[in-house]
Amino acid sequence: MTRRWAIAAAPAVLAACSGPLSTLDPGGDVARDIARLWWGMLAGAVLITALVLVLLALGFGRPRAALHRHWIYGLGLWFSMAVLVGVLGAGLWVGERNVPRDDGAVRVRAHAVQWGWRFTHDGADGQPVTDTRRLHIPAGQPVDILITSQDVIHSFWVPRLGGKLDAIPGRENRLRVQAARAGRFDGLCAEFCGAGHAAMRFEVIAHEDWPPAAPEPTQDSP
Ligand SMILES: [Cu+2]
Repeated sequence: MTRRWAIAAAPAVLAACSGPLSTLDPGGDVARDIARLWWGMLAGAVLITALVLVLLALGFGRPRAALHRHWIYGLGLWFSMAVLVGVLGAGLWVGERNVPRDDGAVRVRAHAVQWGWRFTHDGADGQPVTDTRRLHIPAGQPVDILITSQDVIHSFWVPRLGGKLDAIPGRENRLRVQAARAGRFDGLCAEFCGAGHAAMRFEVIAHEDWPPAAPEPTQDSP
């Protein structure tokens, strides 16, 4: 009966991992690294929690065994430390791997303001092209987003393409994202910035051909 319930619940549980704003449904290499790190952290947390529960059960059931040194040092200390060091190492590796570098990656600008965005990329003629609702990026290659703000602190986030980074007035932060293939992705402001915060949603359009010949006009946005 338990097995039947588990099988019946599986689609619902797995479906929760997908969606336009899910970090667990990556649309490119950077987001995939972050998703794997998340699963690794979840596995580590589950292992440590299980260990604590086992030690708790031993402590209540057989006090002598729970007090034995090899349980306390071997599992209680070294096991937990190994898991935490592993997760920390993986976090550093993922962060270092996806940090923006001066490697010729395409750069586009994201300018936040209460309450909206202004995105700028270089057009086919080399002139800057600005769009207030859509961020245009090339598909299949890393892209660095140069993020800043005009007024208060906002935060740029496209969960399916990469990490999250604050937009700070007077400062230009750089975030690397990547879309594996052409398509449309959802983004949002991830830092509460006032009454219109919830409306600071935007689209990311990943293009096969870059620069895009004719970006769609802003007024077509939903
Ligand atoms: Cu906001």
